Amino acid sequence: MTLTRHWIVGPGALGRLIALRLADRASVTLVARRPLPAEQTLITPADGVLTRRVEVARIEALPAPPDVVHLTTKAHGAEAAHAALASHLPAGVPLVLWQNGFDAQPRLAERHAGPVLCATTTEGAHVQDDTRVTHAGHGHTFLGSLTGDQHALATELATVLSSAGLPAEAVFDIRVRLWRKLAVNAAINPLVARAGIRNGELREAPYRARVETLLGELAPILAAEGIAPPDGAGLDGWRRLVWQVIEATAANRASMLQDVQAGRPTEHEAILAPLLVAAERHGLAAPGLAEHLAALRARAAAVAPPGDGC
Ligand code: KPL
Repeated sequence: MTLTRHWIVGPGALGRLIALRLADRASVTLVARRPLPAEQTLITPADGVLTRRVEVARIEALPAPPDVVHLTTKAHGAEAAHAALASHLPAGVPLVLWQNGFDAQPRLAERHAGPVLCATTTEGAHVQDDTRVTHAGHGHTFLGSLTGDQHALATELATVLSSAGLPAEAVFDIRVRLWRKLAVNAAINPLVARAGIRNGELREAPYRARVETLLGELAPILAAEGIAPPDGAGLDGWRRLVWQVIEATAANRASMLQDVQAGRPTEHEAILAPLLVAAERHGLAAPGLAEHLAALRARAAAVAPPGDGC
């Protein structure tokens, strides 16, 4: 298979980062629910400026089918976006799910009529406005299917992304990698989003102890799910990973804080709910995680009418 025509569904920061990086080597269509300027600019990590014209299509007027569809919506918008798109796609078109957390991925992997890859990335990007996205820092992307097959497809896509300046790698254990990112996000994002602080402030009282409490809840849930930290084992391994990320992203406003500050829905369901479902399945207590989920659900109910998840 040759992956030359890419649809990018969900033109937020990540979607437009991928579109602009791919634009010189592939045919790229940004699929959006509202009109978006075709001329898009990426501010690169070295403060360079990369301006390209990309095709922008509305979901009601799509061009000829692509070789691959990248779904880059937020987690809570993924299923609705897929449902709107599915009838326009011939069977067999590969789908790449770029969502955080571990919520819609297994359902979409079942539902999509073609191969499905999941991606997890540490690329950092944020939206400036409808024409500009900042690529804040280089990262790394892992690609693979939840069942461990589709390795040739994941390898081909990793080559395409890497040659476009987004280093990527095909892996057999994407489920583990998605859960690891979810664990890091669960230890950091609800706390900083609710407190309105940058990641580095978690090192100070009273937040340090709150991170430790969450780590104490997360470690047994992850162990029961068979998810090991990348380096070391058990609570110590998770502690090392989470404090490393806090150190490395000390100056950042986490994605969930940015969502709260912009009045957007947060990804609390995709990040916290899978942990609480797993905790219940294994008979484990997780009162700190549950309190964050309840508070973020209450906020969501207050800021958006029910059912307006995207
Ligand atoms: O991924 C992140 C996010 O902002 O969502 C972390 C790791 C928390 C860095 O800020």
